Amino acid sequence: MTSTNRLALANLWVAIIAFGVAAAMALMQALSRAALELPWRSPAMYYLSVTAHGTLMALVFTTFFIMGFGYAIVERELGHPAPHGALAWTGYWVALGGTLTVVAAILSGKATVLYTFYPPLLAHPAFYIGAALLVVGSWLWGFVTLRSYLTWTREHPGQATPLALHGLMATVIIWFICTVGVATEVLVQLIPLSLGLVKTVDPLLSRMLFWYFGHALVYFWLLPAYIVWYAVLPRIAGGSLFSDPLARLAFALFILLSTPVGFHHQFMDPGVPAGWKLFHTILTFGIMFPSFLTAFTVTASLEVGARRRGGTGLLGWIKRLPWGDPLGASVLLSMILFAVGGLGGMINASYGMNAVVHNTAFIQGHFHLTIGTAVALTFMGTAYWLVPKLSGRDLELVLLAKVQPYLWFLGMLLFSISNHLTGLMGMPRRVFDASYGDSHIAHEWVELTNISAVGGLFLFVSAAFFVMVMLGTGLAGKRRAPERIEWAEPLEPSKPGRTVFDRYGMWAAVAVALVVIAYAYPIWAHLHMQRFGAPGVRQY
Ligand code: HEM
Ligand SMILES: [Cu+2]
Repeated sequence: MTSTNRLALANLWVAIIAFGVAAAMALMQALSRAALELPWRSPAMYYLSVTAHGTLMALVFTTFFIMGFGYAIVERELGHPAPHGALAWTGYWVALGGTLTVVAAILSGKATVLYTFYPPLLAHPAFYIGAALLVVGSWLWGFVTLRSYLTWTREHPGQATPLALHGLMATVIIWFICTVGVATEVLVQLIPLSLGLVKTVDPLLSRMLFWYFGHALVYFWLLPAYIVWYAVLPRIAGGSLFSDPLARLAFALFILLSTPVGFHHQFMDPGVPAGWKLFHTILTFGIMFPSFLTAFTVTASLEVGARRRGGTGLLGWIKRLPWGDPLGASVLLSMILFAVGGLGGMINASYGMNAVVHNTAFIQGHFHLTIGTAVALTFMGTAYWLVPKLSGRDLELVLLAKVQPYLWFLGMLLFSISNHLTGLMGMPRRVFDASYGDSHIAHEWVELTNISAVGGLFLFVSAAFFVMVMLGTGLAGKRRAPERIEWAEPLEPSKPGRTVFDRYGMWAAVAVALVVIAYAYPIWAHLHMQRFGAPGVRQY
């Protein structure tokens, strides 16, 4: 095994373990919300668990998975290990050390601040320092990826960037642009506050910096999944990528539009001018366009594959899709639920309608379809396909791997639909007990919270299957030679040579310009107002 592949696997294992732990906590949460008595159930335990679950899923599982997948792409394209091997390993250990610090802070009860860590909630400094280290580790990964790209261009002069590497470049550029926000929040505001160096904090500024990061974060999660949808899935389906330029365009548009949309998470925040919220709303609807492009291109690619395999009829070809393949089923089911999640997302993003769903269970229903399924289920499917190739071990417990995506799909339907509905009925998110002590209003949604708990049970079993398959493969899979990743071919050969899509410096510059337009004035104006800090509310 080459050194970069070993690094890729090391990252993937952290992701898999974080996912397993977070899934176990999630089951407890779903049962608690349905007011089922568990022996250790208490509000303090609930919020500790939601903090650990959100952080491990949204920040640790995703980041490590993406770093691992990224290294695998780089090695595949270069055909030799990535440059700066020692630095890449340093990044891994720094990120892992940061993660363990964060987890220790949460589990010791000193950082029950949820994964958004909004001040004035205040955690132990270890939580923020650990989070900062996780980000620093990921920056080293980003740096090594950029350097690998430059090495690739030197070794392949004049050639267009391979599509997967193009998607990875978009991911890295977005990550560098957006993490500036959260790094500033943590370093300038939260670490000094938690160390007692300053007495108060400006929560609105924190929220601006957090959501400057937080929406681009979702594209950092999603773009690697899109790489799989564009560059891997069509091949599994026996087809070809319907349009290579459309795929490249989608990634380029994400570079531009991922960040200048953060105010759509702050519609309810006083202090952000309405006009700016509207401007971010319009850009948010702009970013739906590359997602529609993706839906179109990927579906067309699938249809090509299914018809090649003898599928016929207007919709009959759907039967010929790779429903029995662990990767194929994971991604197909992810895409179905993502379509539903996207529709809900348009409601969230609509300035006025947001008021109906804000901070209700609708939001939790929504993001378990998007990050919790489109991304997480795609990553699970990707692991079934990628880990054997990297490690040179056969996939074990294949039957479980085939059933697992369907269990997830079913569990998520039950969990997510019930949460969307109770959200519309007014049930808040982030509550320990949604029965509100048997209150009259809560009676209306009690059946739905029970359904949500059943969904949680299915999801938990599905997650356990995934972890078992991975452990079985990693520890006991039959040995074989590691295999090279093969990508889907485009239906029509693309124009040879580099194009505008390969001009990453230009895309990044335009993205930064858009960010400046969207954020410079509101932040400048905010900083020039009389501001009243809040004292931290210590959670320890
Ligand atoms: C094993 C399946 C899962 C179940 C049963 C589950 C269940 C839950 C529940 C009940 C909550 C608490 C909601 C609240 O009180 O507001 C929650 C929160 C959350 N979940 Fe999951 N979840 C699962 C998988 C995932 C996955 C795969 C991800 C992302 C990769 C994810 C990300 C989150 C996030 C970010 C939160 C928000 C925490 C917060 O509000 O601070 N979950 N989940
Ligand atoms: Cu957003």
